[in-house]
Amino acid sequence: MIERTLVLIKKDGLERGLVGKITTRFEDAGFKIVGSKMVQVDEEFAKKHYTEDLAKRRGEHVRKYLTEFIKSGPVIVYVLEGVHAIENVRKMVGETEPRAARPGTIRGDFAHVSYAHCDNKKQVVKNLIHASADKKDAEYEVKLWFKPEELCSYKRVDEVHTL
Ligand code: IDP
Ligand code: MG
Repeated sequence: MIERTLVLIKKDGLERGLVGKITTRFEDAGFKIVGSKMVQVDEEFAKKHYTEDLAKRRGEHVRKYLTEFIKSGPVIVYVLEGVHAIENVRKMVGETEPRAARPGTIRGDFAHVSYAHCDNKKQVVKNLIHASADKKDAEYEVKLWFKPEELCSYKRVDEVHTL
């Protein structure tokens, strides 16, 4: 039940100075940061993260906007560990479209744009954060972004209360 999931704070999160606030939410919920770094990716890497599968789901144009966006500045990357971490972190992140994201979620509290607005502007939906969608994606993404030796092991004091 203890899982690891990959979180990226995307360029808009960095530019808006929200790294601390976003990180605090996960720490407050008891998730353990087991991997952390700031990375500037290139086109090749961006396409490994935003795979063909995304183009199939969302359209080739979305994959193109996203690849451009993710390589246009650095991202903060975390591996978070916790009970049902994949599902729980997605719940905290909220819906993809900030307009639809509930208050209390990261996207709902810190953004509000819509698909229609972004389509008009021919740009990616700026929703601050990426989190692995499911077990398969989490395994793939953690391996893609981190070497095994970059992931650390330690105990948080509140593990006593959650595990
Ligand atoms: P997710 O981030 O909630 O898992 P995905 O479907 O995996 O959503 O899409 C990846 C990212 O692509 C989204 O977070 C958002 O930034 C962007 N995106 C998705 N759909 C659209 C769209 O229709 N127009 C522009 N950007 C989109
Ligand atoms: Mg996704």
